[in-house]
Amino acid sequence: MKIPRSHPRYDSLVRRERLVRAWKAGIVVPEGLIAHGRGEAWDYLFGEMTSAPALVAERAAAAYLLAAARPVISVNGNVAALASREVVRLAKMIPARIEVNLFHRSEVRVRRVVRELERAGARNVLGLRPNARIPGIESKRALSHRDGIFGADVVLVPLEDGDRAEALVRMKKTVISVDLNPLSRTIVDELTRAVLNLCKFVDELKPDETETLRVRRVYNRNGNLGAVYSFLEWRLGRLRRSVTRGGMRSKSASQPSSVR
Ligand code: PTJ
Repeated sequence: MKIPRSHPRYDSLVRRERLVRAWKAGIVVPEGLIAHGRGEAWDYLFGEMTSAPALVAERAAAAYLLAAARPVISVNGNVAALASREVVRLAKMIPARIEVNLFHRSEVRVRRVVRELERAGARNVLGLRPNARIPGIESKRALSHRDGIFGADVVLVPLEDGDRAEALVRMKKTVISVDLNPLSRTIVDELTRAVLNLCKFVDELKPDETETLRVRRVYNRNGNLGAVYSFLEWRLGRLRRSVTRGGMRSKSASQPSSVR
């Protein structure tokens, strides 16, 4: 489907198209489309834009990735569909390894996701021949590489399920995840926006070790999450006022793009 650029929710519709195309190509599972819908609902409330606290968390994440000895980016079906090019760019900038790690794992799909990343310019993507298991995980998500997630000190896990994040934290790794669900205690932002911001901050911080160290020192995850909730409260208040002023007929008043 051709989406007109003038559409107020152009970016969101493009993301849907990418996911549907990737589902048809066997890269994304049907469950991935459902998961995206949950993310979209949150993004709608956030105004489909990166909040100031998310930017702070992304800058801190860039600092952690730059300071890592063995940084790894974990990629699943949705991430490959939405942000292969951006992930590859980020991996090259840090530099970090990329490992395909799927919840609904099949060898065929791992191969497809690896190929998608290679098409976007990645080399030596891990995931096809795992040689370790993350302790405490029953699902196939436990399968990992010693040179990749298993041996990493900092892991970026966009669209994370909580179980694996906890297991990785138990292994004493720094885990950075991105999820629009504010209950997830992560960087609360849309994945494609977050990866682009990470690229920007890595570029900015890379030449400045002192600032990178300072950013890591001052970052306070709980304080940041508190700020995310304050932002959401402000957004909801604003949406409520615009809906009650215009009445329920004024649908556009509740469109996030109209209050950007
Ligand atoms: O490719 P696989 O087999 O590894 O499976 C991928 C999915 C996404 C199906 C799997 O990881 C899964 O079931 O994920 P969950 O537990 O449903 O969590 C997905 C989370 O991602 C939800 O909390 C959504 O809010 C969030 N989400 C979805 N799309 C986006 C998002 N967050 C940020 N940006 C998005 N584009």
